[in-house]
Amino acid sequence: MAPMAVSSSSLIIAVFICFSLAATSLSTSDDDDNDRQSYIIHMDKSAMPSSFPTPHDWYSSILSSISDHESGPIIHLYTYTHVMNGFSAVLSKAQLARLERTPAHIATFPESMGRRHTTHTPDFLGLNTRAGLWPAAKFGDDVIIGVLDTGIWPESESFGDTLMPPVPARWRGTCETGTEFNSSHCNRKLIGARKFSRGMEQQRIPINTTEDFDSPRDFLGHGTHTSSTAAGSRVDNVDYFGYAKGTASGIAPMARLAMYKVLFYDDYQDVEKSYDAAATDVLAGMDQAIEDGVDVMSLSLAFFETLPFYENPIAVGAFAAVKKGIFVACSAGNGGPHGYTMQNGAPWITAVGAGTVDRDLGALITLGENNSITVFGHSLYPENLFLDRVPLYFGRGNRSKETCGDVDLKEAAGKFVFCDHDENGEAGFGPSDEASAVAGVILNTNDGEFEEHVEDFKTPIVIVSTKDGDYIKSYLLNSTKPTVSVSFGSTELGIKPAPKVAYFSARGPDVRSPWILKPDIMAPGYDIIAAWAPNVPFAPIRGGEDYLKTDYAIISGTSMSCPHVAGIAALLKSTHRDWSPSMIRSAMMTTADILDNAEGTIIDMTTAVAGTPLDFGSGHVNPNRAMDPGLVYDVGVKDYMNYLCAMNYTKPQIAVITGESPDSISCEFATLDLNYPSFSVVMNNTNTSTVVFQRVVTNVASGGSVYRGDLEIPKGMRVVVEPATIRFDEKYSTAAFNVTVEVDLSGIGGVDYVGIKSDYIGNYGYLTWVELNGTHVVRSPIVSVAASPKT
Ligand SMILES: *[C@@H]1O[C@H](CO)[C@@H](O)[C@H](O)[C@H]1NC(C)=O
Ligand SMILES: *[C@@H]1O[C@H](CO)[C@@H](O)[C@H](O)[C@H]1NC(C)=O
Ligand SMILES: *[C@@H]1O[C@H](CO)[C@@H](O)[C@H](O)[C@H]1NC(C)=O
Ligand SMILES: *[C@@H]1O[C@H](CO)[C@@H](O)[C@H](O)[C@H]1NC(C)=O
Ligand SMILES: *[C@@H]1O[C@H](CO)[C@@H](O)[C@H](O)[C@H]1NC(C)=O
Ligand SMILES: *[C@@H]1O[C@H](CO)[C@@H](O)[C@H](O)[C@H]1NC(C)=O
Ligand SMILES: *[C@@H]1O[C@H](CO)[C@@H](O)[C@H](O)[C@H]1NC(C)=O
Ligand SMILES: *[C@@H]1O[C@H](CO)[C@@H](O)[C@H](O)[C@H]1NC(C)=O
Ligand SMILES: *[C@@H]1O[C@H](CO)[C@@H](O)[C@H](O)[C@H]1NC(C)=O
Ligand SMILES: CC(=O)N[C@H]1CO[C@H](CO)[C@@H](O)[C@@H]1O
Repeated sequence: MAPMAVSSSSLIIAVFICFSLAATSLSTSDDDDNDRQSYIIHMDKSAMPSSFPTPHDWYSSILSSISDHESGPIIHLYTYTHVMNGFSAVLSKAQLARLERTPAHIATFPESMGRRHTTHTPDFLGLNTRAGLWPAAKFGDDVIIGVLDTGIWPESESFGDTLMPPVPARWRGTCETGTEFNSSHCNRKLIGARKFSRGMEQQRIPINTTEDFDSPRDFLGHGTHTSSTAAGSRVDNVDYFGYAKGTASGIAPMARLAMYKVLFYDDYQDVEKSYDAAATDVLAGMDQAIEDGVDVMSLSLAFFETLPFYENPIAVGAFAAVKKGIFVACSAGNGGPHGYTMQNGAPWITAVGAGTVDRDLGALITLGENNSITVFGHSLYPENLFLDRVPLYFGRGNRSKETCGDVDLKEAAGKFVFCDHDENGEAGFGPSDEASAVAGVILNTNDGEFEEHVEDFKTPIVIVSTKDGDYIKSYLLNSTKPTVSVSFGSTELGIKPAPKVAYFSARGPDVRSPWILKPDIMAPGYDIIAAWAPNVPFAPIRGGEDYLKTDYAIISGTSMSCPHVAGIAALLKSTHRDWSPSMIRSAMMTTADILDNAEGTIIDMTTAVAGTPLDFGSGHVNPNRAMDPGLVYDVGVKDYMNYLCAMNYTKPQIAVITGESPDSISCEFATLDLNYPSFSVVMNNTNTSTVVFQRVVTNVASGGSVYRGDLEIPKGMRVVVEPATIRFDEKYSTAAFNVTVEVDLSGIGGVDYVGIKSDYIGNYGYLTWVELNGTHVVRSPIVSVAASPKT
């Protein structure tokens, strides 16, 4: 575990809202007889006639050659230079058919849509101003993080630039002018801000409604939160209505930020069909970020999980970024706790799951007049409220269980109500006004099963664990006149065990690509405080018509964990300029913690039992150890291509992802075995499988070293590592080894179900390279997993 030094004066700010962009392909025009729609067109750039000075001129010329009078004007949305070779445009079916007859045409994809997936965390991660990664990296000095999100609130103190040196000369980005935004909003911290909305505007979404700004300004708070989590400046005395008081700091407080706004407001009433982002815009934002010169990209959003990699704009854009040495962190998604819910699972992306931190926010409950016993419950009720000895109400007839929905609100008026969750683990009453006559609610929950969002309730509500709830119940049953005192706005630190896997965190494997274990890593993503857009009505409060606004908000999501890893990548990049994106990822993965702060395996919040690598990946990120991993597993662009070949993607499909010409692609070395720091054996309706993994590790520590391969292997798995000892003469020398994994589940009952809710069929263990004459420990999970969920 990282040292869990905890001091209340250095709370951290980091937010990742779990807005997973679940994209859906739009069917053509359901609203009128016009068959025009937005398309992404991939072209073979090697076929461009030399008479055209740029690809943009070539595409424009092709577009004018296919235009006609009947179909109306062609709208050329974007030309893409880095993320892919091609462009996006609004075309009719007839125009598209003509375009597809152009010999250089490779592929067409219709527009697809996505959704977005939320301080004390630097401390919890063991970042310290005097030793370790922070001072070594000069807090992220000279690294530029591009964030693709809902925009940014530039006036937030978290984007102050007092301590920042001049903007790096290599920066090519700019600050765009628009509604309530102009270049003077950028400074030495926020060095770029743009928005990409042409694709959204072709859908039903008008930008610059009363809800959104036609500019890089944040309409929601999400982008302000993720940006300040990754690289916000230090701000003292931050809190959220009394909760989580402390100093807010991004993970890389000296790194620069550039905002690429690609997420927009959608007021479409049908939640299932509403979305926040268009593929054409996300591609344009990533294209521009590469052009501008970012070093790290952070995307807390996703497209529909079943899109193949070649049709997924984030996977396509990230490939181009990684090719240029840019590290790309993405949220794993908030579709947990079931297995096979991973999003953003392409092997070149670093996919981040979410965990809790060692901090509880809520209310202190004291029972009875003189009862010295206090109980801490979870709450974010935005009022520094102290209720002194209020009558405590518990049900009418059945004194063993009373769901909140059964409470007689007339009888309970003015009292604090104690009630149980219902069978579905729900509160049983709405988050809104229904319970406004009561003084407050103590909700007895079934621990992890309870997924109600405490921040949605207008009534002062405290959620207690089953153990504490049972204690309160026994007090209630003993007393004739039970009373309770409740103090909101309380923060407790040093909570054990922590971290736990957050219930919503999406779980592996990735259904499109189960040969690579996903998620890669876990980072803080539960109850994270970070900067917010202060114009957004946010916190519900009793009696108020409106919601309270705030400069700093507490939210949860893999959206919040992703920018933590982006910030750590910035720190590592600052310390190791020569590391590739996959070396940075390897350093984080092989040094991650699999034990919590109580020295047990990290548990899953949903089940309260030990999680597995399919829940937390390689473990919880430990930045100080990642700085000095000893060995790294590097993966090159060609390796990813060989992987795509082995997935049986066609050459045009591989060309779409890699930006290569289809003719130049060779699948001679196709393999599903990437030089990855984890091992996944896919069981496809079999009890037995044997896989030989070939790996090469690079010594990134100074001088020579010797390592021994240690194995922790479960029943039903046999593993041989060859050679079992590897030697390095000097820094950057490499060593090859083979890992043979033989899985036979028949001896243990055919299938062994591991993981939450028995979704996973399989098993897991670890290979750890232990340095014999030094201190480095390089751990990799080995999992066997069913190719598809249990049916
Ligand atoms: C840009 O915005 C700032 C702050 O709102 C304002 O003071 C300034 O006049 C604006 N500049 C331009 C060129 O509009
Ligand atoms: C609580 O303590 C006060 C002062 O010690 C005492 O007067 C009172 O009777 C106690 N109440 C109960 C219910 O024990
Ligand atoms: C009271 O609730 C418990 C738990 O739901 C249930 O087992 C019991 O049968 C109920 N008793 C009555 C009298 O309704
Ligand atoms: C309630 O009474 C039972 C039985 O006397 C006792 O074991 C329990 O500790 C009491 N609970 C509280 C909260 O005082
Ligand atoms: C790819 O095709 C080959 C040959 O048909 C087949 O053996 C292999 O299982 C396929 N791979 C995947 C990942 O579907
Ligand atoms: C560890 O052993 C290797 C190989 O024998 C040697 O080159 C290296 O200097 C040793 N390192 C330390 C720290 O002793
Ligand atoms: C790993 O296995 C391959 C294929 O059998 C073999 O060619 C290679 O020499 C082995 N590598 C090591 C380090 O044993
Ligand atoms: C796997 O093993 C179990 C128990 O030995 C057996 O019942 C089952 O039929 C086997 N399944 C397959 C696909 O071989
Ligand atoms: C599993 O096997 C089925 C049937 O042969 C095949 O269609 C599917 O692609 C396989 N899945 C994987 C992940 O190899
Ligand atoms: C909410 C919003 O951004 N409204 C703007 C829409 O555009 C007009 C004209 O540019 C502005 O005046 C509004 O402020």
